[in-house]
Amino acid sequence: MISIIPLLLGTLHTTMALASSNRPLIHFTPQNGWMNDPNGPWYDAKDELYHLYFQYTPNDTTGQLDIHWGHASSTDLSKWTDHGSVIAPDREGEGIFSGSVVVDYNNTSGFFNDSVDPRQRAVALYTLHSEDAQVQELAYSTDGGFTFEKYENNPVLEVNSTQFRDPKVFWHEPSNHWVMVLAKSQEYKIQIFGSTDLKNWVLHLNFSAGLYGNQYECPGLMELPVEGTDKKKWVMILAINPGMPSGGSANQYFIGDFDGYKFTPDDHQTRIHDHGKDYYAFQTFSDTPSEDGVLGVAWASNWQYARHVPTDPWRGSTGIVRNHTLAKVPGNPETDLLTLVQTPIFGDSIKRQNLHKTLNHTLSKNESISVSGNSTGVFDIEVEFTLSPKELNSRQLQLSILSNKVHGTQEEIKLGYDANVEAFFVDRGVDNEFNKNVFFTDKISAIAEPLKTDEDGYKTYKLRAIVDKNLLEVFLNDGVSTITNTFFFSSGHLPESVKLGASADEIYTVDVTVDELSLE
Ligand code: KTE
Repeated sequence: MISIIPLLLGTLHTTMALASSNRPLIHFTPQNGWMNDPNGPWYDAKDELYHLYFQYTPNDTTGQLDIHWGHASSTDLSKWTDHGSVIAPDREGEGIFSGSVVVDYNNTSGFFNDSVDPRQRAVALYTLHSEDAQVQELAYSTDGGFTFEKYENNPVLEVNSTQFRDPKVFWHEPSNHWVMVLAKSQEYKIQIFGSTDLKNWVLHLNFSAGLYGNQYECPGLMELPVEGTDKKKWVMILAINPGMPSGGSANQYFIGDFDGYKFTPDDHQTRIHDHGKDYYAFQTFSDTPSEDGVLGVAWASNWQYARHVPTDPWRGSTGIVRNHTLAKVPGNPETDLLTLVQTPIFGDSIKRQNLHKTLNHTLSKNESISVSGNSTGVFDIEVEFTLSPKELNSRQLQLSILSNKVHGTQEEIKLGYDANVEAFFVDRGVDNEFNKNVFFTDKISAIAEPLKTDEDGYKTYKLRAIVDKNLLEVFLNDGVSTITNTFFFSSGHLPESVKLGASADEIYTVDVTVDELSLE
């Protein structure tokens, strides 16, 4: 008789061990507790350290208790050290809500003396939330962002409102002053203020546009280069939650000009920042080296179900840090549109092992390109495919991300392109308890025109999928469109292999690269 106890314990042990290993590896997650919005990402040029703060409740995984600013640091934006809470509420019922950090090189705030290197003069601006009001406060650091002192004369900005939050502040050189954009959330206004000392603020503009949803949140303004030109344009990012047509929380953006006081959009077009369900409360990094480009990071979740996702002892992660530019790309064969282009950043601590490379291979219906990993559960998959103009009733290219087998069961998520629908798709549906959540919509699509079309009508596209345990980030045509989603296999199941196949003969010719990623 086989003793079942060790077997059960063995199974239990294996399952428990694997369960904690569905924690993303190359994205930040708090060791314990809950996170939502990224706050105040900035670069310390003296110690060459990136800092990320975030909405954080250390003692619960649902974000219901009084919220702090958590803190993490990294030398390369991929491997993070969790430093725990860095700004905490002083009183019960208060929350240190979202905000930003600036480097006050010239000590305009008067907080610093010469003992603090100008590159480390970090000033945090955040919303102090209570049930009576949301007001804007300052805190400053004299140790390079590891501890903060709250300004003794807080708040610095209040307008007798309970819905006034999320200050994103930056220095605007041409007008030689600080700019703050923040949300008058339930009046659907992004307000732009100006200041010379981070303490006294003057209102310059109310901006309202795009999809309203239930409320505005987490605005941002960033100046981006236009690829192929020496021009730059300003981009207003705006989050709404709930009420995005895709369900729950998501970001939109507008392109225009900014003179330090007024943002003027070029057109009436509302542009969707990411077409997935899990990319919210985006913020750019302050004071990064110009050669880094314009870096930004978002929270990879959605308020519709963030508090219920099956991870433990943490909930919440960031999306991959991305660089941002603008480019004119076809909206359709007749009209090009200026569009945000997003490029994933992989730090030096990421070890990349090439598992497979296929070049110029024409797929037939019954074959598939299958690649097994070593179960780190982290892949970077690139498929460049050329679609023949053959008209058939089924012309689908499908990439499957398959889990290891646990007790004979294997789970998978799928993504790909359907030439008859002319759209990319992601299907993150898995048959388990959490996936029954009605808001965890599992089928998502996005469009992108071909990267190129030849004289015979052969069309070429690119699809990149970054898989990190329970995160799938898709970049179409080198990032002109992105689809970011969490996914949740059953406990013990981790992404382990990749399979690429076509639904008909000789429709797709592919170049395929599959790398497995790990951290040094
Ligand atoms: C969810 O959307 C609701 O209950 C909150 O208003 C969330 O708001 C607080 O999170 C945001 C920011 O506006 C707040 O500063 C922060 C956006 O944690 O996620």
